[in-house]
Amino acid sequence: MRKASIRRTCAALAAVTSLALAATACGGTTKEDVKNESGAAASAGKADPDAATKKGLTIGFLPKQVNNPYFTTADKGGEKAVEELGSTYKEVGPSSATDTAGQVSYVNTLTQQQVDAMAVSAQDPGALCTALKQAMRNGIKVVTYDSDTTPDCRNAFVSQAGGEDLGRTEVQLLAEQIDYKGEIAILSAAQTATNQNAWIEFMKDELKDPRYEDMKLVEVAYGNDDAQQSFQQTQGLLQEYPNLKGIISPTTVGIKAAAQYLSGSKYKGKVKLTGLGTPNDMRKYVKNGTVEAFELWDPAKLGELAARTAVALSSGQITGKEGETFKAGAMGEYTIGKDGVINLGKPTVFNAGNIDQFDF
Ligand code: RAM
Repeated sequence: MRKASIRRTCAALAAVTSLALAATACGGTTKEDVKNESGAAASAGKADPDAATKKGLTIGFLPKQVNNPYFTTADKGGEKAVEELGSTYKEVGPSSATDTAGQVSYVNTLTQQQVDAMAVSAQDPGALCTALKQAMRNGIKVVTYDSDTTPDCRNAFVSQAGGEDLGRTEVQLLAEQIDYKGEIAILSAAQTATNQNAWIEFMKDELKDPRYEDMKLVEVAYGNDDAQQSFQQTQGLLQEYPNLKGIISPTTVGIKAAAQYLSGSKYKGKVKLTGLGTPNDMRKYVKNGTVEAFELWDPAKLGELAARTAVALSSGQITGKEGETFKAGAMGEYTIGKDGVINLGKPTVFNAGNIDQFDF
């Protein structure tokens, strides 16, 4: 029975991955806990909040993009927590935010290496699903952080802040700066990015409120979390819409590139810019009058919570079901919400008055 089940798992792995990977993952050493036929069932069972925290685990982090300072900070937070908990941390990931095939192969690599859990920021909500379900069938716990997949493809999602809060507050921040009047544009990351797309939907919904009737969203542009592309997209927006009054860029790479463009142009201080950025990237543009206010959460805390969630899942303290609670060290106690979502907390708004208190 168990053997047949493992064979089917291996056949499925061979079908979706390279034969070499299937052969390695299925050759001989199979994880003790390969029992279930479906990824969802892999997370079934009862949580034991008093179970001891397991040590000696291997936790893999797979960001949307390595070499993106945002993920460097987030994953460092994850690494610190994993090590504090007595386990081993590793990071793999693509260097481009639009390399979904690359992300899939990194999931397969982590599965092949038989990590105990992986924390993944998804470039695309669906593209990783087959590979992640395969990982869960192999007893690996899957946490998404920063950018989710669909809920059936992971055990839990560690969200940076409520998506609704983020989308609506970015529109409010810009509206205050342009006096609720004029054309605006959005400069996003990749067209498939789950997190940015969710926030943009809430921005559009917020704009339906009558208080924004004199504001018009003219375009959503995509800079793919690439500095050069984001810079060029900003330039293109300003050429195409000479009356543009403001830009919202809900990506740390996009907002920095847009600020860089605006600060060296005649639009500096005239075309307003807000969105999600890191204080260290944005400090000089706040000080030179290009940017008034923007927001973000602490990426290191997001990574830390993702790591602690991964270890709590691997230790059986939680399974990812709504209502379960767990202790995340000094961060306090967290409760799992609907669809396995765990919310980090509220974002911080940065401006000239407080930016120097932050260093990330
Ligand atoms: C970029 C990435 C990331 C997003 C931040 C705000 O670094 O797109 O997914 O959360 O911006």
